[in-house]
Amino acid sequence: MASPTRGALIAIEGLDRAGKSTQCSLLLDRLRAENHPATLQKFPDRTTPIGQMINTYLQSSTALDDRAIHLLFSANRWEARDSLLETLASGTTILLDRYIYSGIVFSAAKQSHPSPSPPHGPLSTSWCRSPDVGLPRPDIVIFLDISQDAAAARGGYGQERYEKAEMQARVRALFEEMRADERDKEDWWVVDAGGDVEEVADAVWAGVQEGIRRAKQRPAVRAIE
Ligand code: DGP
Repeated sequence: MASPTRGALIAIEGLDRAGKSTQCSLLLDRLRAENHPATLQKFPDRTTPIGQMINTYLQSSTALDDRAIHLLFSANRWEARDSLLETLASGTTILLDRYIYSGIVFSAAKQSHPSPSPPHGPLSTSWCRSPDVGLPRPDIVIFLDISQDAAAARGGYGQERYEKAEMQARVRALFEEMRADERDKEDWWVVDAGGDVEEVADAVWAGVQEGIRRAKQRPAVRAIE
């Protein structure tokens, strides 16, 4: 029997308050309504033991070395790798609510106090990317673009560690840098997320269709370089 066409791997990225989770759940409904097998995987996945450590960190102000927590976020993606690949091979499309790109920019955006011993200063994007090299590479990365002011107007940021305007401004700049990275520049699909939910959903849907089309042309899932 011929093996089924693999599912598409679709990452949804954006600033906090851009509407990622709303759009992911609308998309899941829409794909299923069209009889396209689909599932949602959120990162960080706070349900695993590693995810619970991340959750505790995000909800507290306790100090933890920036590199150590970064490696935990990456480990949280690695522990999902086999199941992601199996799900794709079975023909199911996966929507990722955040992925390595959030991983890189949120860690690189931190401006922690210099540690007493080298290396000092903020983490570089190349250092942040390295533990994720080899993870499954999305067929498309849909970026929900929203201005800082529009994000703040959506009720302000929450209480978690990174939800501060200053940090979000650095995150925004680093996402722009990331979208220009030659290694995966072709994967980005930018959507203006400032409009109403339905308008944004239609623009995101076009990106998903493109991701599914690209996945059909690539029998094998690529790896992050
Ligand atoms: P969320 O559950 O989507 O609200 O994400 C929790 C927060 O964690 C959010 O502010 C973004 C941040 N984040 C997501 N992935 C990573 C990562 O790999 N590294 C770091 N440092 N932060 C991340």
